[in-house]
Amino acid sequence: MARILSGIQPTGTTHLGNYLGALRHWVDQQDEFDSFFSIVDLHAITVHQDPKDLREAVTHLAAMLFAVGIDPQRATVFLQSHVPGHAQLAWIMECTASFGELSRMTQFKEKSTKTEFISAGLFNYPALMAADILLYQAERVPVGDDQKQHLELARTLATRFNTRFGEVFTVPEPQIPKVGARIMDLQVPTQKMSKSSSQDSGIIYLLDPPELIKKKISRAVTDSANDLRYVPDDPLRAGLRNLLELGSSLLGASPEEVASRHSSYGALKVALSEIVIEAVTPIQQLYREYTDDRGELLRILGEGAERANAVARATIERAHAALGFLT
Ligand code: ATP
Ligand code: LTN
Repeated sequence: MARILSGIQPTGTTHLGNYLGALRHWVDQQDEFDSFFSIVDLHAITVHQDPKDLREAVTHLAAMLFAVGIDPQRATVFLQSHVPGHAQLAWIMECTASFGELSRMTQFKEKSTKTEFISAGLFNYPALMAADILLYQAERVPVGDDQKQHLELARTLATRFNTRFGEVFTVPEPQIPKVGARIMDLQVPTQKMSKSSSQDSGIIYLLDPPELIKKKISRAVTDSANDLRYVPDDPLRAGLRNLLELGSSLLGASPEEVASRHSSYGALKVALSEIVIEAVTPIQQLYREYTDDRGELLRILGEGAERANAVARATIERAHAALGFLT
């Protein structure tokens, strides 16, 4: 079975962008691939995290991954900090990447303007992400569109290492969904919906109650044209485009078809609220069951870490030997 790996940061609360851009696809693929899914807590501390909030966010995310349908029997789910190989290989990747390459990463450029203390870890973030992937020899990496540049760097680093030191790493392929790869903020539809930078009114959290979902969607920014058509290239119509793409992603119909089913922006918003609520309600029920039993969550994560460690250790040994470290 081919292997896939992906990661998600335990920062804030999981939202519809995470679900449609990534998590839903992880669930769909767990039978087809040998799947590794990591809660990337090492990535989270590239910006300051209150330890209590981090603990909460990790528990939330673990329960959420199982609630959306990831099955720990079929997929390996683990915390990045439970597998020492991530930090070990990250250093090697930092020595494989150039300062120029890391300086060109758009996520670094954006995030470094938003924080006063720019940690060296924030700069090195993509090298750790490359390590996450290469450690498991993953062939595919299912992510949202925002991670394309990081994936490209991971491919470059794998190839560079292999060329310099011999074939150690599988060069990974990004897997980016055709629809739903970039869900935008409901209030600022030119920006992606993001747990660390959007205002609450611009995000639909998977745990939002139905009334709040209705309110957020009914207040979503559109335009004054009242012309219900899918116009992907007009930034002035980015709000409508986002709503149509949300509907398209949830219904499996094209955005044009979603547009043709409704006669006004208002009607579209009402229908959209209903399908979002229908999608999140079962997730919310399962989420409550998982959070009620934290001991079980920890047990499952411990098993995941054991499986992940076995694969990671083998790669670290090969990489160390190739580099000339005495083994
Ligand atoms: P942050 O804002 O803190 O960077 P995030 O909300 O972007 O967080 P991540 O943990 O970085 O979430 O991402 C988890 C997965 O969700 C990634 O595969 C990412 O590509 C995807 N993703 C995040 N935001 C969106 C979005 N708005 N639309 C589609 N996919 C998204
Ligand atoms: N950088 C990613 C999260 C992430 C990841 C990974 C995704 C960390 N390591 C490895 C795929 C593979 C993000 O911000 N969404």
